[in-house]
Amino acid sequence: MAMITTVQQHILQQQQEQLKSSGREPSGTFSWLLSGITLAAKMVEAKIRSAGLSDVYGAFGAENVQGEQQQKLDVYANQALLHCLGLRDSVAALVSEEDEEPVTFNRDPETGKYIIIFDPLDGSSNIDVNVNVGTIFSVLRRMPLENGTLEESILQHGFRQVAAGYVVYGPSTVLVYTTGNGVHGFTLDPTIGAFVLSNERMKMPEHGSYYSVNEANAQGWPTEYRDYIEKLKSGGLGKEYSSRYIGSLVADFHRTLLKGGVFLYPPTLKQPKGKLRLLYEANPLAFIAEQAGGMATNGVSRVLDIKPEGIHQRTPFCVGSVREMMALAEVVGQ
Ligand code: P6P
Repeated sequence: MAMITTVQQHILQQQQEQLKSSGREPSGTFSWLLSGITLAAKMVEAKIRSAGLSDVYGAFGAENVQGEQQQKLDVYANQALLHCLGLRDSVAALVSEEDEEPVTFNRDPETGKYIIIFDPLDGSSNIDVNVNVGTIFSVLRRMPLENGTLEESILQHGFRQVAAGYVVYGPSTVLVYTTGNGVHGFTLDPTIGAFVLSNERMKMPEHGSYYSVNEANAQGWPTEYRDYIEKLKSGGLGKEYSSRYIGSLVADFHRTLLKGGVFLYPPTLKQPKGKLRLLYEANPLAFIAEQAGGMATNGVSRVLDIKPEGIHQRTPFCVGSVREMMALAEVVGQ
């Protein structure tokens, strides 16, 4: 029987490696925390697979804090994550795209050490047309009380993340995560109900051949972005490009991680601060991109260096291979 490595085993192996020199053993808190995320992901995956067969389709009728029509699966995914993670006593707070305010647990700071920030089902409007959707998560460590309140801990810079990851629900269900020691991919094996290691130490190509942006917004971009896309189209980077835009961030990001190139959501007339969210879209994906050898900016500065001011704050988001991102820096934000 082929030996498999699950997410939990992989996390523990990584921690053992990191702790070897200190002679200490991993506490298992972190892998226990991540098992809450993988359990919720399996619950969401099962629901999505049956979405076409039950009345789960269609709007839930309610509106979420974004003023968007909530799909039933959004609600389900949010509840699944809140439930599975809320049971972990190492969680101090949960922040969700679906909830106006964080859910906090008044646990002793010694046990309630982690803050988990997530977009439970990103791209959910694509579900009704059977397009890939995803879950994105970001993990911060709570600062010691003397250094700041729990609210201040939630608004730490992205470079303070201790882990980040996403699940993309597509032809297969893939979980990708980093704890700052490389990027690793796992594929859900439905026959055993486990995410098994399928792609260790993922590296983003240094130069890709795809650009990914919603060109319908081009008239509303700052002109440098139009100049940049024209440069890619005209072979200015020494390569021919294809355009790929799925309109589901996790799917567009996953392709960029595997194939390279660049994904952009620039400022637009309608969204002058960008559309995507800093805490639970840009930060986790930026952490993963950098760990895989890529780059992520808001067009001007590194995403992970942005100081968050609010949990639903939006940002322009540009992420991809070094070659494309260096070329972007030459034209945008100068
Ligand atoms: P647009 C999906 O609604 C989402 O939040 C992301 O998943 C996706 O990248 C983006 O919006 C697509 O936005 O304006 O191009 O349709």
